[in-house]
Amino acid sequence: MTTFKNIRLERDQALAVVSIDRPKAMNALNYDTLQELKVCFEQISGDHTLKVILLTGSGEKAFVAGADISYMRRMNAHEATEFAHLGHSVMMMIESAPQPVIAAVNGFALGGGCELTLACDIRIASTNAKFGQPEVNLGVIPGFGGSQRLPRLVGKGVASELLYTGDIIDSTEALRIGLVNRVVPQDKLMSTCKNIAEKICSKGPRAIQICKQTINNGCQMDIARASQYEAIQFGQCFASEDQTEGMTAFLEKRPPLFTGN
Ligand code: DAK
Repeated sequence: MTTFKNIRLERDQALAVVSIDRPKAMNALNYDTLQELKVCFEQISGDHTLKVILLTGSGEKAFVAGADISYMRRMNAHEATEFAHLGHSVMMMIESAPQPVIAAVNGFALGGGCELTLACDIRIASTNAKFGQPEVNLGVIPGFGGSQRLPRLVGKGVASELLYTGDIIDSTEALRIGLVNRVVPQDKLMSTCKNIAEKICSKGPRAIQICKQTINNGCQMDIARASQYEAIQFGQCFASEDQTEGMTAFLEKRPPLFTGN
């Protein structure tokens, strides 16, 4: 297994927990951290024994306080483009991982940190979490998809206000605008996320994979095409053993024994 310097990867049966671990810099994303995240997601997304991925930040203060400003300050235009490409590829890997990815947001999720949560399927925040896209304070715009994913999640008007003002919002406001699914006390954050993960793990793995694909790809289509796409994806489920087992188990009044095939 690869050893990482800036992130930690732990496995707990079908759950992978990825923690960004640069506490001195509030887990800010420099080039090496993004590179490690890329390698890490390449590994775990190809591991069929893993059914859910949990992404969090080390410590109690920050999920990720953004892209690393001291690293970015020295970049020229070419390096900035490269950095943005690397960031985008990490976000795309998270979004296209076959397993659902849950962001356990344990503190500041600013700039690139907020963008990282946006690439995840589900966001659970601790009460002390704070969100924002403060790039305009630094004279730039989001470089890891924030200007695209935030409006798709919370709507164009609310996203525009956050992106133009650079305002930092607390977890209550994040819940109100639909940026997070739930807010829980910090000492309950990991257990809440693990409970959700366990529930997902107990379902048909093929159905979960197909469902993630269908949500993410369908959201990019108009409703007519998206409905056709859903029909095709629905049909795919019927090529799986899990579908036969799930329906047979229901009719036989017993819990299903899913295999992921
Ligand atoms: N980068 C580097 N270091 C950071 C950091 C960051 N984003 N955030 C915090 N740190 C460091 C601080 O410099 C400090 O280091 P020392 O001074 O101890 O060496 C340490 O973490 C603790 O921070 P503070 O002393 O500031 O702690 P406070 O509790 O007082 O404040 C804070 C916490 C999170 C509110 C504050 O640190 C803060 O405002 N941080 C910056 C937040 C921010 O602006 N984040 C957005 C970054 S912009 C692009 C690619 C990417 C992006 C854009 C374009 N292209 C290639 C086009 C993305 C941009 C961003 O993410």
